[in-house]
Amino acid sequence: ASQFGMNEALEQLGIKLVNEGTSTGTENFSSGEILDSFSPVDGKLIASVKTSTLEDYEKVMRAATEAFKTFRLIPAPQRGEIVRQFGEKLRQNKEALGKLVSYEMGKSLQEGYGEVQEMIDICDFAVGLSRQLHGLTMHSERPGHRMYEQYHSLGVVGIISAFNFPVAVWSWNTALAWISGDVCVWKPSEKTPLCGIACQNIIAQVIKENNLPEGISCLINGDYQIGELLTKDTRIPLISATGSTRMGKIVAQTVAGRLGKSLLELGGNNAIIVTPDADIKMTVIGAVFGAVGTAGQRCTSTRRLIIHESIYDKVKEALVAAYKQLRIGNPLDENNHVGPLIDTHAVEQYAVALNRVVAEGGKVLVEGGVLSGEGYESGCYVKPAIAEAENSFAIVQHETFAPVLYLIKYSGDVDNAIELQNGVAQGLSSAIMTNNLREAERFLSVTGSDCGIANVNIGTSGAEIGGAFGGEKETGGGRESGSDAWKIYMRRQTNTINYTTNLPLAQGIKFDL
Ligand code: UN1
Repeated sequence: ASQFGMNEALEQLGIKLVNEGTSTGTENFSSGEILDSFSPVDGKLIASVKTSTLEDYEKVMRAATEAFKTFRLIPAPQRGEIVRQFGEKLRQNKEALGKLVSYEMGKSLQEGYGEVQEMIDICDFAVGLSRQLHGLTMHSERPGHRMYEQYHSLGVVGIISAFNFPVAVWSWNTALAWISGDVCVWKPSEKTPLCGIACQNIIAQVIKENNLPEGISCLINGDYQIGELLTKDTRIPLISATGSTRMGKIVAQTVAGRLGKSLLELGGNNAIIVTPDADIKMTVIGAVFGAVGTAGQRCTSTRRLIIHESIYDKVKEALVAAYKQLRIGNPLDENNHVGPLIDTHAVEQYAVALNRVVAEGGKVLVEGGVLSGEGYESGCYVKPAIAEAENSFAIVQHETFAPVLYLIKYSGDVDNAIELQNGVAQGLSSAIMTNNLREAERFLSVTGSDCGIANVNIGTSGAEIGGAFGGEKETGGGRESGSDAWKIYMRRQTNTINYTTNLPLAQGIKFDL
């Protein structure tokens, strides 16, 4: 990694050999066990992080709840100015942070930069939004009364994020939470703790330079047990959690048990429908990037291609030819398309999926396999695979976080394809490739895709930050990032003001004393 300037990047980001994993902003400490971060790129130890103990956590929560009391008093546009400065710092650190994301998580350098770009974009979005936290005004049914609604800061927001977008998902939450006047406590994935340290070091500069209260951006590190402290904590009105459906169900039940709010971004099982009117060239680009980009480890990765029988062979051949061009290797080397999976456990899951699809009657079209030898020492590099399958196979119904693409044939009308597309438990992203207006509109209609994201003539992954991001069914129902996703970070209040000398009751009720 040193030939890619990784040492300089780590130094710029303030990553030490051993890092304090707990932070209240500029104050860093930690007394828990050591968590080592190994790179899936070369299997080497990058650096270590001291995890948070219960006492560390309590210190964080004290700082956060104290900070909220004053942070909420800063006018929203001034909080926007803080986020603007954070965006500036991200621009200055884009290269270094992008490299760290690529090295610690394993995604291609281009995608690492792309992830930091998403952070910059959400900051810009949030700055503008900081002057637009609008409520509505309504007409009261009573004379001399005014009615309106306003949005107030909510409190401490707990953020639990996953390894696959180790920095962007945090920023989608924090940027909106901060302009809303909330303070954040972040638990990054234990697979990418250094990305968390790096982000915290960047925001710490802004906190220091602006003399902001300690506690508006807090960091904790550890396994699911430290996450559980967040989900159970009645001082935290909102938990935003990204990860598996299994994790989400536990988080949802725990948070609902104390009637807290949760924003869940869970698994996807995303499909592209390819109709007889599809542009095959565009289909191949969208499908290949969707399936092998981030080594198939995006929630929005393309898992299934639902192809009309009349063009099935043509699409299949084009895909197989495209897969032959893929270069697998060190993601820091910009010549490679596909980097490693996050760890050897993910490699096992990948192998299980390929065995299962065959056991269930599927046929492998592009052979998978784990790569070994020079450059593949970490044991995390796998070959992107394609298998022909049925939508009903248990393995096809399951989200495997790896580059395995299932081809499914449909016949007849586009409705048959939509039924297959919707015929899974998850509901995150979906796409249709067609130049037929009727097909496209039916796919987007109420009887069309049941997902939170539905695209025409682009793939399933790579959503822009300006839209609300999230999905239905087992994906958890949460929406973050653009549009009006900010509303979950605030509490809504309806206000009715009487400026007369009478007190008429609503609904015309008479109550004369
Ligand atoms: C995720 O995989 O958790 O739409 C987020 C995309 C990215 C975000 C993915 N903008 O693929």
